[in-house]
Amino acid sequence: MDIRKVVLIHPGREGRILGRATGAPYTLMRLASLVPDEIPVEIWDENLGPLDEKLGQLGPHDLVGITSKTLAIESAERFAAIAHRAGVRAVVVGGAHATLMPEDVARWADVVVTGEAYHTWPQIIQDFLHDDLKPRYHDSDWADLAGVAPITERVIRMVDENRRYWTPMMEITRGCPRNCSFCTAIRVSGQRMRLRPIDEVVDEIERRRLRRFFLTDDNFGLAFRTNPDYVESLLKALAPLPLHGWTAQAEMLVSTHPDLLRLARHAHLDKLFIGFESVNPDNRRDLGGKSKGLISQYKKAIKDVQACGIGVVGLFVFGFDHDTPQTLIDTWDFVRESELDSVSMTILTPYPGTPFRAQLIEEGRLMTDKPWRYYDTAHVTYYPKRMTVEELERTYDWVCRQAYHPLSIVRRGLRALSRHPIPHLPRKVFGSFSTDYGYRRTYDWRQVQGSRLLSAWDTAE
Ligand code: B12
Ligand code: SF4
Repeated sequence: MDIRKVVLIHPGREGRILGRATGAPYTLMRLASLVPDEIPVEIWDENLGPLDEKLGQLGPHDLVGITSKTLAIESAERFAAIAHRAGVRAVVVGGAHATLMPEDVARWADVVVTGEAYHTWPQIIQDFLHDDLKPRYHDSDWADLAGVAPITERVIRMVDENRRYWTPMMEITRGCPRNCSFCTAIRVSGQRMRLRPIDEVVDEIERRRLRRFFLTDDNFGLAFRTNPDYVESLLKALAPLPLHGWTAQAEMLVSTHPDLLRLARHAHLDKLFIGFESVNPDNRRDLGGKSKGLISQYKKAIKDVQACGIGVVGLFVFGFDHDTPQTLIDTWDFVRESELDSVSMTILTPYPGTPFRAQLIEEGRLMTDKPWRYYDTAHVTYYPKRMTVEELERTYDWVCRQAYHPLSIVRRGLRALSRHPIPHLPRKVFGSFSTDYGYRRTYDWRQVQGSRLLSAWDTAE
């Protein structure tokens, strides 16, 4: 079959802030780069504007790909329906939700893609051209990241991320050997940590003219222990680049590598997002071995990382089986006393494919009537063990109101800013406040637009 164009869709939710969308659609940039040069390709991001009208103009010679997080899967389904009405015959859906719940997506998508798709996506394009599309494609091996889907010049020009987005994304490692009971990332990216060649990382940063980025790696900090030589060479290669700052996810043990942390500071690393997850030691079995719910250890880790000039964003999850409302109050006490630069507070969410979800189903504690759009980590979607749903919701609202009060944000932002030498301050302002501001927006979304939008959805059903 002739192909007119490939359209890759990112269902949105946050929209724009001051004219720009928040995170650039990195997943789709990598996939668009695998489309052969002679085939036109476009990336449509709903965060930049509504897509319904454009979708209505597609036809049978267009190949449509949609990426799917669980919370956005209903938007993806709606887009697929509009595209089908317009005559599209090939709506391909991949990503976390499609990988974890292919049968859920197969109800309405023409093609469901599970796994990383570095091998299958090029095959799908060829099969479309030969009128031979299959309903399922599964990428079974974890690709060696060398030479995989380098971002092409046409994609860089098309996305224009430095002008249209606040935060470009970047991938350096993939996979995490831990096994947290609630984590979907390892079910999508595997438990073997894979590393991109350093020259490819540098080349991509230079060609995309990145000044700041958020690392998509699930546990970059663990590489400090497992692959110290790689990390050292990487950081030395990043140091001379004209970066304004970058951020990465890590676990606590990163704090035991001061030499690498100091190198990271020279390499422009601003902040590490550290998954402390819980201040309740009784939950440690669920935390995959990376943290044990011990406040004294957390305090030391924060101090040791900050001593190397790097900020710490503390990530906390509420609603584990040993949690009570007091756990949330204790968490706020800890956050207040700690010197954290930013803080993320989320509600445990039983994503498909996780042992946590399986346990809830077995115990009859999953709310089976909750639509996927509530899986945003700010809503309760199961029955907690040691508190009621209302208690969890009410205490969560309380703790978020404390943590994301403008004064709390300003206090933490100024603390983060003070970590930098005076000449660097202008380019550090954005990063010092943006993380907390982003989390506040997620929480606000639950409170204001969220409840309005969710109830609009509910009425529409
Ligand atoms: C970067 C990231 C973000 C960025 C998003 C930036 C952006 N613009 O997309 C930020 C920080 C904003 C973010 C936010 C959230 N995220 Co997030 N995020 C990630 C992370 C760490 C990396 C994703 C990534 O870019 N990887 C690199 C790219 C190249 O790979 P990829 O996305 O996996 O895509 C590959 C395949 O999945 C497949 N594929 C994907 N889409 C498609 C589409 C087609 C057509 C095809 C063929 C193939 C295909 O091919 C790709 C290439 O290999 C993943 C963890 C992970 N390892 O997957 C979590 C992850 C996707 N996020 C998750 C969650 C829960 C969230 C939040 C709800 C968390 C929160 N409390 O705020 C929010 C939701 C925000 C929103 N409105 O969508 C979950 C999703 C779980 C689920 N079942 O949906 C994940 C899996 C992490 C986890 N907790 O386990 N996230
Ligand atoms: S450490 Fe993070 S990425 Fe690794 S299994 Fe746990 S939650 Fe998932």
